[in-house]
Amino acid sequence: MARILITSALPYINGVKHLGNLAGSMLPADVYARFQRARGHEVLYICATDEHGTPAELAAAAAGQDVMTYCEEQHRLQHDIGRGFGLSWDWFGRSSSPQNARLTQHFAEVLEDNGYIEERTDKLVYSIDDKRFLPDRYIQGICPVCGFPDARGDQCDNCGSLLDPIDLKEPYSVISGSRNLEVRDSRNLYLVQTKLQDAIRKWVDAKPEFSSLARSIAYKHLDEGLIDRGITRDLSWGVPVIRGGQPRTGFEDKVFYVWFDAPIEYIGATEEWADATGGDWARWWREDQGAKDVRYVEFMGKDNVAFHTVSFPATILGSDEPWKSVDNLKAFNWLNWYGDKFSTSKGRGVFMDQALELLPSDYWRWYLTANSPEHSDTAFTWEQFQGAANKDLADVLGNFVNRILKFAEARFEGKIPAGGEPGPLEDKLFAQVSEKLADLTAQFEAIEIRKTAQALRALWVVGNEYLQEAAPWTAIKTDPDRAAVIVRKAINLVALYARVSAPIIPHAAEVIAQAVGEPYPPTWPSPDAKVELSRLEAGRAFSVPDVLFRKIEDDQVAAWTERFAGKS
Ligand code: B3M
Ligand code: ZN
Repeated sequence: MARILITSALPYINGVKHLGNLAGSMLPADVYARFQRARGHEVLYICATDEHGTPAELAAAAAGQDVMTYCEEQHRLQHDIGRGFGLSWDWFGRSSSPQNARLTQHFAEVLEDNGYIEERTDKLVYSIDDKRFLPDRYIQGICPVCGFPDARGDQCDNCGSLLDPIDLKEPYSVISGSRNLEVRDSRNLYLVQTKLQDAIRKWVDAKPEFSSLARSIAYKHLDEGLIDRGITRDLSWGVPVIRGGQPRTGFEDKVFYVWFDAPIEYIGATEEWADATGGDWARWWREDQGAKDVRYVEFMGKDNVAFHTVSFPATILGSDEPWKSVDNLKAFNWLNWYGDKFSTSKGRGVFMDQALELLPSDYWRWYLTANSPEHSDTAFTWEQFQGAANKDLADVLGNFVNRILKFAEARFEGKIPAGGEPGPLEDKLFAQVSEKLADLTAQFEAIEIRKTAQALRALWVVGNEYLQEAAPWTAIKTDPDRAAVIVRKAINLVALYARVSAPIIPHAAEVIAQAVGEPYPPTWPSPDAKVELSRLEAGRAFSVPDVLFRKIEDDQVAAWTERFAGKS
């Protein structure tokens, strides 16, 4: 039995996430966690809300709440919606937890002791009217390179130039629009990543399992040459800058930068889990306390890869402590909405809470797995979504389960029939199921997200083709024993489908398992279909579940297309 640690990128606290966030991190992580649990491995799936930074402060202010209350409410909301999607985190923590604060302060302390943190003075833009320093993205103005009027403090979207906010012409505060700005000195701690450049490159070199997307992004940053990164900010909401248990002189009004503390929350949330469950967090994270044999897999969007292959490793390596680091980093491209970005303000695209209002989570889980933005940016379209639901879920899986159980209930009094011996058609079925099952298992092990859905669908198709060819409804007229064999094998196939579909569509899988009296959550089947399709004994009672997947009608697609198109 292996021990597998899984984390998915921490969703920012402000606001319910859209389908793209789900598709590019939490959902594939959950599918993989469910699969590995079914395989009998010890799995710990950790996630949390990423609660610090200016967006949280501004969102709380906009909601008319203090930031603590706001984060408490948003965390609960995101937790509940995530559970509604069947996200089986072992713990969904909070980066504002005391555990994370202590760890963040510890890392900063040992990094400084090891010579990887320095105090430096920054020239930052201070907004007199907002009474705060403005992070780069909260300053806009005229691009000094191309004259674009709304260049952001860190980058001009028009010419792509990387900018320093103090170079913008006629700058203004994005928060209030005020131009009453001045440049002030600000003393900050810097993580001297340049000293760790070689160590980080060696670390990435030793990670052959990383997805090609993750490796290409990591090497791009390494080849460009790392920069030292400021890890403190002039904000009040965040991890206080404490050293040796005391506020650091000159940093009493500062906190650690959100991206310094956020990845540490993977460990922090594991401590939260341990404190809540009596678990042992160190056996997952400290190589000197049992974590050496843990296999750690991270899931995230491509925009988060740099922080996970440069800054977070810099923190871990610079600590010179035996922390577990990621073995496989699965990075995803972006899901967009008909080629456009999801947007709360423009009402464009479906967000996780809205999705659950429209349809049960399995519809979304299936579509977002089969159309995962795994190898390229991928556009959500209602037409594709309707097709995946109606064809794959309703016509292939749902129809097979319903058809055979209804027929068997009517002709064999709702019990799996005895009698008859398997023949050539069953031998063919065993061979096909064994082959498809082996492919499905391999795709899950390889974390090939799209291919897991393709392989699962192919396995569902085999059942339909078997029924079509064996035709128990014809056989029953002349050879009841023959019909009994077909029904017995087909109901065993129903049970197998429940087991292998559970990672992707757990709710439907549970309904199917209950209908045929199978345990849930399931274990993963052995590779031998002949054995697996003989497990359910003759005489076992079963029930016919309601229609598993109601089809999506054209008028629903029309209405939803209109509702979620977003303002231009
Ligand atoms: N909160 C997600 C994002 O960039 C960011 C991930 C943190 S993972 C430590 O949308
Ligand atoms: Zn420009």
